Amino acid sequence: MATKNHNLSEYDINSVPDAKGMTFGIVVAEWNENITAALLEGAKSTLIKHGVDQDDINVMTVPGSFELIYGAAQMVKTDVDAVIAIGCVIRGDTPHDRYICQGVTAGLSQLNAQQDTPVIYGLITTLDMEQAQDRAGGKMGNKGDECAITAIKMVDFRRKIKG
Ligand code: DLZ
Repeated sequence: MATKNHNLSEYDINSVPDAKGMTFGIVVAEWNENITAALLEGAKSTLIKHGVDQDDINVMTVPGSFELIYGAAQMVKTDVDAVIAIGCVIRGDTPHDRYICQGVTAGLSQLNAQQDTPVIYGLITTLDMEQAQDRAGGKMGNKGDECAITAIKMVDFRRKIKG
């Protein structure tokens, strides 16, 4: 999460394992496409920067963030080392957005705990479009960058724990 003192795109490069040979699935929601496209670009470019081959990144879109649960559940069944789920839910006039956020968070959490492939939470939940832009390459960095680094570290974690 971006906080006052933490930019989503800043990390210790020396703490990131070499990602050459790792494979990733990215599921992206079409809702708020201006934001999710920027998050996707951040995630892809950061994976590639750390050695991932472009051909080893499988990107699939789903209509909205709620469909990230199904999309990620299908993606983990494919031959990828980790899955990144990317979406953006912006507060509306009704509580609808809160139900979506709760559903996606619970669904992805459950998926993460119940099977072997790490699933990375790339959902940004904001009060307005400006806050979303701030976290999609704006003044708070790019959540996609953070997801890519987390995904690489979790693949490394799994490889180490498997021995
Ligand atoms: C319906 C809806 C609303 C109101 N807002 C968002 C949003 O801010 N971000 C998002 O990714 N999706 C939204 N959706 C669509 C739902 O995620 C979902 O696609 C539909 O409810 C159909 O299942």
